[in-house]
Amino acid sequence: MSDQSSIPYDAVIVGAGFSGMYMLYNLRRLGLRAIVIETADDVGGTWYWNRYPGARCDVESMEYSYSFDEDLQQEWEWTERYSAQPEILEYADHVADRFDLRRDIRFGTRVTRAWWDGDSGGWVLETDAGENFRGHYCIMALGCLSVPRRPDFPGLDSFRGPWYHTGRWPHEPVDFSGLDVGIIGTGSSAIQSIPQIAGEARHLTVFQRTPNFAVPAWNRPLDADEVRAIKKNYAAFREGARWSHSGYNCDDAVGPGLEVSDNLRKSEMERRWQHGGFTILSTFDDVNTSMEVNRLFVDFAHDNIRRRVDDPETARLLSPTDHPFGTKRLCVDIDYFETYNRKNVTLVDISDDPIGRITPTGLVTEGGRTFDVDALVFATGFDAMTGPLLGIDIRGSEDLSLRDKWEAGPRTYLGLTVAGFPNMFTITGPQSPSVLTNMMSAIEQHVEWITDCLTWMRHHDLDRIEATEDEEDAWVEHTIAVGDETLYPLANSWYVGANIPGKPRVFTPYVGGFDTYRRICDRVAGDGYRTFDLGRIEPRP
Ligand code: FAD
Ligand code: N01
Repeated sequence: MSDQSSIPYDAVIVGAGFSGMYMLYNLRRLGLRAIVIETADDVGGTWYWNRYPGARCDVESMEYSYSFDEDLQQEWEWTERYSAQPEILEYADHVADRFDLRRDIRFGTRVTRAWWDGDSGGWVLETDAGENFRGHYCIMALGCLSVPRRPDFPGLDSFRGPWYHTGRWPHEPVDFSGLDVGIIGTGSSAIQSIPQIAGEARHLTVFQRTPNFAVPAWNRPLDADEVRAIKKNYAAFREGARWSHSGYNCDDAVGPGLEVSDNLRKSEMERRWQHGGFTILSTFDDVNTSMEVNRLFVDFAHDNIRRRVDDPETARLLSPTDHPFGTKRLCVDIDYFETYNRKNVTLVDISDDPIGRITPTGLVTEGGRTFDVDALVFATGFDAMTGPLLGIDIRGSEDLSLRDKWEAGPRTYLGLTVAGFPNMFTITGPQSPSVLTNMMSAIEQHVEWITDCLTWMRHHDLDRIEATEDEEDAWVEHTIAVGDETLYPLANSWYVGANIPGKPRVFTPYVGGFDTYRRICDRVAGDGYRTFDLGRIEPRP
């Protein structure tokens, strides 16, 4: 066991996904000594862990990539409109090599505790190996979806076959051929993996508690001409994403849904559906605020399911009725609904008869229905947004515990800082736009804001920054108020923590728009960070 506490890093970053990698790159450019601590054995974060069959991005690859380096974006070649996980991981690997990032990353190491040490004016981070890392700043780049959630069904230990969680998929190939497989969940991970597993397994049983809306991806190889056109003006294209509502380029709304003509309404919905992906969400200004307008999309999606699924009862079960369209993360599918037309796929509705326990040969519902399977897949999601931060015992000034402070829900200023936790930053933290955007845009914006802030502090001979309680209270109130203007809080989604028993129900991402949010952050910086408590750490006599 070594003690790194005598090495005073300027910053300790936790997490080596796209956030931590870019943060390290930037801090090095400032000439700061930084180290990254990462649980995984390599870079990539989400794309290191989520190796399940069918995993790919749902934001187009030309946008779901770093924009900070012109040579990188010109030279890297994406092969598909929505890249698959191996290609995205290859990209992360390339970035790490290209900028020689690995030499400052400690892999295979989990941070378990972090505390503000007032005496030395810095953070101490303790790892599962018992090492301490000391840094003047602590930058949490933990990701929003990095803590997989597996329900505590009794009996799992007795199951004789293999089981997997989509968010912790093995590195070795998993072969389902000839097996009867059961999958629990019908969120994005399941919707991507079900068609793939169905194509391989002897039989696939899908256990569905709640159906989800999915729009077609219409994935395809990227056309050389369209790539050339984007790359010719990549800077302008990226600028479009930077100042957009959701962090990616998409067509503007054509107006309020009930004020446009019937013809335009229908044709625009159809056009966007045929385009694929998230552009459907911005068809009208009020898709997410007017129940009446939203209902048009619910009906549209139900019609689509009925067209794609042969059996009317299966189509009905697959049609969401419990939440407005787009208020849970919209899934982007490839052949998902058609998969239920296969003879080797069965949909089991467990909405009124939940899974009771796992047995040696499968599972049994509370109502006594038994299902035998050879292998089980948990596509049951994550303890999102707050889970990764609360997974570490973080203590600020006066030994204030983050877990205690957030007992009733997260409290942050701008989703970047927390009052009582000086010199700590949270990349894509709770109450920032994060998961409602193209996260590459959100990550770059946060990393660049933190970099600018540290540069400014250095120029002003300051080395301590902390959110004030007043600004934090106002930001929390604002994020909740903006959320309440939308239909989002109506859904039992992971956005409100509904998927984790006992988690306080709080709509956590900032839904006011990525462009609006960027303006707010820029204004705070432009005003000399006056809304923060700034100072110098006085050495103890
Ligand atoms: P992550 O990639 O989650 O990386 C965080 C890292 O921190 C992880 O490697 C983790 O091991 C490490 N870590 C966490 N806690 C600790 C600790 N205590 N100690 C040490 N290390 C720790 N977003 C989009 O915008 N578009 C998409 O298409 C998209 N697709 C997705 C598909 C899947 C399957 C999932 C799960 C998410 C997807 N997302 C997508 C969201 C995705 O998480 C982000 O786009 C992005 O990859 C997040 O990068 P990050 O570095 O912030 O976090
Ligand atoms: O997780 P989820 P995910 N018994 O929480 C069910 C990103 N992502 O991993 O809805 C039975 O969405 C649960 O049912 P219910 C994206 O942001 C992106 O799929 O709670 N079922 C639900 O069906 C996404 O939103 C992509 O009733 C149980 C499912 O498990 C986020 O990650 C791909 C259960 C969980 O769905 C999370 O997606 C993958 C229980 N006890 C992920 N507990 C792209 O496409 C849970 N469920 C880019």
